Amino acid sequence: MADIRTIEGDFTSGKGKYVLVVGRWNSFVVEHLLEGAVDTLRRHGVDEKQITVVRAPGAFEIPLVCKKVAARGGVDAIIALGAVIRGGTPHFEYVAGECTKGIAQVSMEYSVPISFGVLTVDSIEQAVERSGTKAGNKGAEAALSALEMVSLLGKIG
Ligand code: INI
Repeated sequence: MADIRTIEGDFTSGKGKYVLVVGRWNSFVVEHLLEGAVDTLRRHGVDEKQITVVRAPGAFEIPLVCKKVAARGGVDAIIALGAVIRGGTPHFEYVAGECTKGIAQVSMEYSVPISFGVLTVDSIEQAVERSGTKAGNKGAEAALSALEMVSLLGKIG
């Protein structure tokens, strides 16, 4: 392994422009994801001036907002944050599926890394667990992925 050339991202540069696309639905959870993401970016040397927050109505709209942000340019990574909680709508599966699929499509189409920080959970309890209590903070995890991808894509060139 020592002789194999390996390219990998790190978390040290603090460079890049980050846009956080945040769904308004279930804001009591999503605001904690946002706090976790911003805190993680800040602790890895990203200045507030490098961060923009864009609010979307709900998870369903997140992919289109990501697409507009990506198309506009000047962004190194997008972090999508939201919470789809079963029981909120009979279309839970549809909303969750379209959000996931749409985000992946936009990322591939524009070659912009989009971190998936959208909770899709069965209950409010699960959402709370994953937004800064016993199961971590999905917003913070998404921010770490974004930092790593910005670094990695920069190294690949
Ligand atoms: N949007 C969410 O972000 N989370 C949900 O849990 C949710 N539920 O359950 O309905 C939700 N619905 C709204 C949807 O994303 C759209 O904003 C709405 O359908 C208008 O297009």
